[in-house]
Amino acid sequence: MRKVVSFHVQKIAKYARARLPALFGVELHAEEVAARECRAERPAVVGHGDGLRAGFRGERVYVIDIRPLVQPVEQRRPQAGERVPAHVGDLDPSAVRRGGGALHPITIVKNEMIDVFAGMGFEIYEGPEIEDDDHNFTRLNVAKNHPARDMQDTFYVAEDIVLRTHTSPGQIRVMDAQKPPIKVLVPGRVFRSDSDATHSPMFHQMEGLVVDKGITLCDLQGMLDKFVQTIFSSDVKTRLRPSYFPFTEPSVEVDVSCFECGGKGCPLCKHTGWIEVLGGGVVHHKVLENCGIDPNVYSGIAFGIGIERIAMLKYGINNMGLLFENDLRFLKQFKDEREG
Ligand code: 2U9
Repeated sequence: MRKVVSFHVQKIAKYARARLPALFGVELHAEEVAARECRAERPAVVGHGDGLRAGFRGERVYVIDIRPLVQPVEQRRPQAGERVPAHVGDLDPSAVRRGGGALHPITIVKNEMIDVFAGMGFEIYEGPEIEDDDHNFTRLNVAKNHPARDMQDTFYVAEDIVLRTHTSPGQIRVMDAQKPPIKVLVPGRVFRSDSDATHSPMFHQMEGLVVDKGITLCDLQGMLDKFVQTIFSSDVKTRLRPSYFPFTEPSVEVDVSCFECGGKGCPLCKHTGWIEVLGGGVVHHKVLENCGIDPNVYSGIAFGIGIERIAMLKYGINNMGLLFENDLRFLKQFKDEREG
């Protein structure tokens, strides 16, 4: 189990060590570089006077060591045949400037969603993408012969080993590792054998779990109201409809009032005034028991959101395939001009 923040920091530090000295003409302390990069890529860093704190705006904050800049990189041009140390880049000012990259729309939406929930105090966890049957199904109240297994067409890696069909096994691992109160958000890639205009065999989910004394469905709706109002429009509201998931009871489908027509009815909401956005419910007492949490003392709520679905609704994308083809004509539309 990794915390997302430290994951970002490690990944970025590796990249930064190789690239940034050449760009800035100075050797930076790796951790400082990580902090700077994180600041550019929301939601990771809040800065202040003498240091930078990296973290989501949640409760756990990682302090990143920031030391003075050291070691100017050699700036003269190399002579013919001279070996150039790996950390020195081409500083020729006449070099052609490459267009900057940009964040993928899934990443943009994922970061926005993390911002919303981190602001409510959620901690962020990532779990493994390859899971065992026990974490992916059994402990979530989906036994071997349970018909609900058919709801998620599964890729098997070996007997009892699967590509996770949802990020829920991550929450099981969190409940194994810590006791309530628990408030976690688990984003990540998931895999189902399914493919058409609105389904892809790999897609991204973000699931949330809150376990504490006295948690109810009202808490779920309050948080989801805030979520849809931040992501879509400040004047939308949510509606809960009864549904079925094996891991929640009661279970709900959550609709948002149509942000295109204000609820009057239009093609986007199929003239109903409502758009289905996610699912959730009260955590099934057997799931809590399966994780050693007494359901007579604690209760929980959980929700699951398909990130592609939110991105498609937010940006008016009508074919999920566009999100995976990496066609620059599509991706450039999400480029923030300030990024160069
Ligand atoms: C635990 C307990 C309960 C997660 C949940 C949903 C409902 C849901 C879908 C949204 C779009 C999947 O990507 S999607 O197709 N998910 O509707 N997810 S409740 O419930 C949990 C998770 C973990 C321990």
